[in-house]
Amino acid sequence: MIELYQLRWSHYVEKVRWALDYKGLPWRAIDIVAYRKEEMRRFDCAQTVPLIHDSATGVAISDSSPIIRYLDETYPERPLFPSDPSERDRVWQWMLRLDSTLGLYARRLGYTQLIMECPQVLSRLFMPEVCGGLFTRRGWRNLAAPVLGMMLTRRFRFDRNRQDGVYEQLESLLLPIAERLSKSAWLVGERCSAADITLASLLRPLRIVPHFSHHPRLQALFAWQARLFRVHGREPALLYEAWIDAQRRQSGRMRGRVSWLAASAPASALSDEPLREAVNDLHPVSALTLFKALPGYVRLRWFSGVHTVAYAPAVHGDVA
Ligand SMILES: N[C@@H](CCC(=O)N[C@@H](CS)C(=O)NCC(=O)O)C(=O)O
Repeated sequence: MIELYQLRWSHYVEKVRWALDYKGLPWRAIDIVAYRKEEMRRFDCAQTVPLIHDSATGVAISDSSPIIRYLDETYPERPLFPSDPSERDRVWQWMLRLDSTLGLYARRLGYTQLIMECPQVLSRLFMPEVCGGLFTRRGWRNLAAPVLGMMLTRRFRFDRNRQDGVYEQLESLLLPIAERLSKSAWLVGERCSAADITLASLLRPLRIVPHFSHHPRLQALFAWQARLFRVHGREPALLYEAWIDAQRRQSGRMRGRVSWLAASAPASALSDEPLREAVNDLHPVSALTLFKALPGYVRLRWFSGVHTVAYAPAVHGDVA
């Protein structure tokens, strides 16, 4: 039995759940409390989720791509890596690069979107059981929202989205990928691999970011993702997607027009050299730094420069 320590809605976690299901391995999820992480302290590896503990081998390992490589090497049935060494290496490089770019940017923009439009859902994600669910109740969740919003702003630096050119970086990453997948069904080789699972999972938060979900040149990419979700039996919409969609339907509006986009993306901080491991961007949060996040949170919430547009559902159907 494999134990998967998780935050349910994390796109890195979904990537590993998908790999476990694909390989048909028995597993069970352990939901952690994000700001305490007591459940996984006993393991001597990076304290991020996903983290797995394999009771058959005693191995505990975190970081989604090394986890999937471990699973594939330990349980070779239904492989997620090609047998050809050079294709294998290409799959591995795609995974590390997507983890270090798409995964980080999509996380920043997904949370940014929730903070701009419905920060009251944050307590339902992060504090569903604290004080018997008190902070998920109407009224209380509005109180918890700014505190959680500031914590997240500090942790992931949403206040720097514009300086860091996050929208532009993502666009310049995704357009060539969309182009590539319009000619070939898979990122590498002739069959689905861990690289495709990585791409489809890490794209998930962008389904609530209208700049991407409604981008005319990315529709085929989202349709590719939707088809993969359907064929592999993945959840079509995670909880936060349904919540923000309900809010948009009700108000008839969404925050969709980014007012500042630069003509070209700023240079990426990642070199073109092959990567040895995924890069992360978690910043420490303390009581003092939390307080310092207030102006950034207020700016993000009300003066982000991402303007309101009329609500239109994203299409994302299958292409034949
Ligand atoms: N590169 C890592 C990224 C994992 C990561 O950053 N996970 C986040 C959840 S999306 C986490 O553990 N956050 C806990 C925290 O911020 O303390 C992977 O691929 O697993």
